[in-house]
Amino acid sequence: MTIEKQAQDFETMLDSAEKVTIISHFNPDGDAIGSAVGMREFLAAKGQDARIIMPSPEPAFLSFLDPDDTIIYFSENKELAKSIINDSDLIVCLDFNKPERTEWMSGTLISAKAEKVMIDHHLHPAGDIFSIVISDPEASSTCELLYRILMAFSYTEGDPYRLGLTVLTALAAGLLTDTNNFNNSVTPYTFTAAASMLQAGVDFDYLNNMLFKRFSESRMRLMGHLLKDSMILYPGLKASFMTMTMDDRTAYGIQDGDTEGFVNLPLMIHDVEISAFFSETPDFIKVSLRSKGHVSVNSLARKFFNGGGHERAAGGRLYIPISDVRGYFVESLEQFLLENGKI
Ligand SMILES: [Mn+2]
Repeated sequence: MTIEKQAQDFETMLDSAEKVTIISHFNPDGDAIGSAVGMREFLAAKGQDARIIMPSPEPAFLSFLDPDDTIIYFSENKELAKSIINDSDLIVCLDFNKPERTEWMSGTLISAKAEKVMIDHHLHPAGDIFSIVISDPEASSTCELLYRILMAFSYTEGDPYRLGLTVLTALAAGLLTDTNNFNNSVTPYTFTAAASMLQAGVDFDYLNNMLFKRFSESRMRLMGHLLKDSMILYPGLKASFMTMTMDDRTAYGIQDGDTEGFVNLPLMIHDVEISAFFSETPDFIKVSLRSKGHVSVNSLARKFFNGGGHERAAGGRLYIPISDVRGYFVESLEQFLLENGKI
């Protein structure tokens, strides 16, 4: 079934729903917040109320997308969040491919009596609890996919002006963050969508400043420190390895979200095709993997790092001491490249 046909089924479902809840994944990024706010504002413009519930708060630099501070965080307001989810008749799940990505919210989500719709661009959607799964791993972002879906609604009739500037701006923000400002995962449709958004009045200069040019001094200095003192290159594997310890966090006063994008930096080096960034947290090692060649970091993350994601951008977790991470990474990557005939 085409996405446009699925969009019509989704529109019918929305039209008959009275209590719509919109949710996204743990540690929401620009695509999660952008798609959730875009969905809510689309409904609001039609006179339909919807609530957004996130498992945990977004990093501060994304708060401008929810200026009235209306998103409810499960981590901070569990009882309210639970009662809203349980009371919903439709739950729209954005930017994640399985309930576990909502962490401590997944039990509530799975057992909720509401109909559930998944709209996502990650590989391997686990769709058993969903009435509709609109999945497109080719889409740059959930925001791009949601734009395509909304444009296929009979309400919109393919006219971006019908969506309004608030919706388009939220969707553009997610498209920009997931593509790292049109650097990765773009398709012709990404530019078609962006062109229509621009035409309809979205201020891309403003979004660029808000999303990419508001970092703290401490983040900049930590970046310098990690590149100088932590990054190790493995020319034989065409790989870069970098870690951030709890001591680094303390020394630089790092907040969650401050290290967003660090994993992309080593890919600017000639001959580095895989970049791995490991960040120590009190409970586990957070793994970020990126590729600019033909190595699927999604497969690598699934096999060795308890995670997954996209072919060129994936993440995961390790439950070993930070001092063991380097050895484990090199061994795993060597084995992976050998098995896949890359070395
Ligand atoms: Mn996304």
